[in-house]
Amino acid sequence: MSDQPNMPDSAGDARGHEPAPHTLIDKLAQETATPPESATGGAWTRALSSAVRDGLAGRWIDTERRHAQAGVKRACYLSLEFLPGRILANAMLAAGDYDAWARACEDLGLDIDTLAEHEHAPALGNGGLGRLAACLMDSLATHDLPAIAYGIRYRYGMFAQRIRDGWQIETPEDWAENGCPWEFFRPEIAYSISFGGRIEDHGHGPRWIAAERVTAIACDHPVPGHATDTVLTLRLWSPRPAEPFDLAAFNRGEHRRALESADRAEDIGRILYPDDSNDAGRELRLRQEYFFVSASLQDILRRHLETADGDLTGLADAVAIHLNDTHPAIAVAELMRLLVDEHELDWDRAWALSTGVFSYTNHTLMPEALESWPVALLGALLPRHLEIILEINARFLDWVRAQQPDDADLARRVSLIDEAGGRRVRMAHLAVVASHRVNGVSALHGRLLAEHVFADFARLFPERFTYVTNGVTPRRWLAQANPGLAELLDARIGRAWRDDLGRLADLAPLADDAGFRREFAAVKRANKARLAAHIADRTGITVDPDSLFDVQIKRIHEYKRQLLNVLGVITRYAHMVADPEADWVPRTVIFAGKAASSYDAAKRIIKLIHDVAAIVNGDPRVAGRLKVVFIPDYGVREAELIVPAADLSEQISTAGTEASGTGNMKLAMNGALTLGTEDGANIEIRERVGQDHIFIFGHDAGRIAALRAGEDDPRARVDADPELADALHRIASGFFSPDEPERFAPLVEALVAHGDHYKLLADYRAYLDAQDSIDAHYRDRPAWLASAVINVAGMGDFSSDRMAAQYADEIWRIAPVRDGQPAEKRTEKRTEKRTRAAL
Ligand code: 26Q
Repeated sequence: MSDQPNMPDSAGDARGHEPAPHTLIDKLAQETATPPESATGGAWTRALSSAVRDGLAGRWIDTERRHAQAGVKRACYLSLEFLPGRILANAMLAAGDYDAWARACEDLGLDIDTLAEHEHAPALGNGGLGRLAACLMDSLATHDLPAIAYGIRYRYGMFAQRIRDGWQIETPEDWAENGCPWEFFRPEIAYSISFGGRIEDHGHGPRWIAAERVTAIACDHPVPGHATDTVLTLRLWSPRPAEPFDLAAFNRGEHRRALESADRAEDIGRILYPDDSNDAGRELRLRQEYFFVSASLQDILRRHLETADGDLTGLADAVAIHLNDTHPAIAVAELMRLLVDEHELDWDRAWALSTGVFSYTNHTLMPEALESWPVALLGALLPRHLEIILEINARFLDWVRAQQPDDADLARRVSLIDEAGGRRVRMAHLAVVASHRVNGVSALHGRLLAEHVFADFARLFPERFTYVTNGVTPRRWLAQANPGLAELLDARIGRAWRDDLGRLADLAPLADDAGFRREFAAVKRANKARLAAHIADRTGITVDPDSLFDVQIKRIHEYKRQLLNVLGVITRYAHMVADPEADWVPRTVIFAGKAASSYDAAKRIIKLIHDVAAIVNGDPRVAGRLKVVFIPDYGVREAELIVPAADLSEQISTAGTEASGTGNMKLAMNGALTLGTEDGANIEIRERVGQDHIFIFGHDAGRIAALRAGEDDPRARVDADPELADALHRIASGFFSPDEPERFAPLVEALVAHGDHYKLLADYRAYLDAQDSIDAHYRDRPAWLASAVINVAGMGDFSSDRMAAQYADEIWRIAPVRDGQPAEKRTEKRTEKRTRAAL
């Protein structure tokens, strides 16, 4: 029996997968051909995974059948990134049989948590965008919303980060090295994907004569909903060469050449690109994008045609296709190609269907991060798609000129082709023109998209622009990552918060309850001790679990301003050395994050963190009251350890650069107070937790824009602030890098000599002042703990359940399916209805 109320009883089913020692022993034999007496931990993990997976299979098949029979509209989420994290524990928690499996393991003398540690998580994403896709899928499954996600099965995902001598070293992450028990290759679901060649037209319409073909094979991962029978599918495409190798060439003795085209095909699924890929990788990136988009659309159309008797007219009522950023935007041209060239629809009908199905989420405000492809490259790789894009553009620009005859420059600005400095296809414009909804990921981001990045489009199509603030799944980020806090919540407010996070509000009155605060503090203390042990293990650095854990964990990027944090650390260090006897609040400043491999400044920041740590941590005058640590190889797993242990969450991006952030939500939900700028979702977090329980500092997005427009003088700021001058001088002069004094000169020059694009110097003093207020607040233990509780209580709105419901209602128009019938449309409890009107 399940221990947990409201959970389906998947234990003891007739399929023989019940959580019992004999099931594990049977599985061990079947999966690993090992007897229990000689099995290693890894073998037991495979046995357990396989048993849990078997328990999912029936529900997975039933879900697909239910959705097909109900004939309901389904959302198809196209994303080049997914970061599901470890799957085993989540799958057991979802089925409600975690405790039963734990007992079965215990009976065999095994610890279930140790077994779970053996699992390699699929690291198929860079950061927030990929993790958001995973949180969204968890929520869609949990709330029985009919959806499927599509992506690429990268052989090597996000690189593993090693630190050598303070520098980041990237090594391939072989996540499926020992086989992944959660994936099911389905060779019968395969599509042919074409590249290159030419277009011929002999009077019957254009024909694409491709030069190269690759096969896409489906590889499915289950996404189990929590406390429901729904199991959704994450379908990742794996490339296979059309021919394994060129046998004739091989027989001629040309062994390498015989494998060339197979290698080219396999390259498509080899690695995940980091967000600033170099030129050599760009063509391959476009091949990846087209490969997965074409396979996904062929799959979507096949399924639709099967259920709709070959009739495409109802497509937009049957599927919603979502573009997770512009990475899949070539889908617009591919769908038009499939509809017009392959299914012989006329252009206008095909276009109406396309705008009916597509919607697009943007995840970045930075112009340099908006994808565009050289016309020549796109034309060489996808000649028919280029023709289609040019046709879409011609029709669109005719319409634009008719709409706004007085704005002669408008067509140039909104064109799908950027004609300046080498012609390029603007993928974001393609996505906007074809989508009936374009959304940002926070209120601020939605507004900035409509007012700046896509201002012309927002005037042409005001009804398209909206926003859905991001959210995170409370199942992974509270229940799984922080079992201590979850238990405390269960005891005080009941278990319902797991799928109705608004219930956290019931916690607010307990902020004033000294007994509750003590229990809350004990949970946090235990989480900090657990993290301290992990830090000692990974870095050799000893940290004090009673110090304030100040964390900044995210990709390393100049806009996220890890360097501002470092400047603050250096100034604090200088103060401590000048006045060692003062009553300093002990602090542990924790960094974690990966730098894109070709991003020199970001890698230098990692090295600087290590060099500063070496000096500060070793200075006897500091006496352990300030420690700096960099936890290597940040990913979902590390986050699950760090987030529950944090006291302070640094969200200090330059205002107007971070689209939303989701780490800010995970941390606040686990009782960390935010130190943040008026950026992304920080603003909405402040609205929910209240001014007094968050530390917001610095210039807002409007002021930053004004500073950038010319009224900022970085040198004058340095001259006016001796502490800032001192911190910069120490970095630039080699105080932290005596072996190579010039090492960090480029970082300082970017600030002082090259305009300080991310305005660190402009926000430095406000940042230090905010840090001082934090020290003062932390000294008042009851007040700090009350703030932490109020943070947890205020996070109800930041569940990905709310986000999923908004996508379902406002963008995709899909409804939940339970027991074969579409359920009544859920009336979501929303504190605030966010609609286009709010923009
Ligand atoms: C672009 C061109 C070529 C190659 C790669 C890319 C590329 C890859 C990944 C561009 C961007 C990304 C990732 C972006 C990302 O993770 N954005 C984050 O999305 C989160 C979810 O919405 C937000 O919370 C973060 O604010 C945003 O930075």
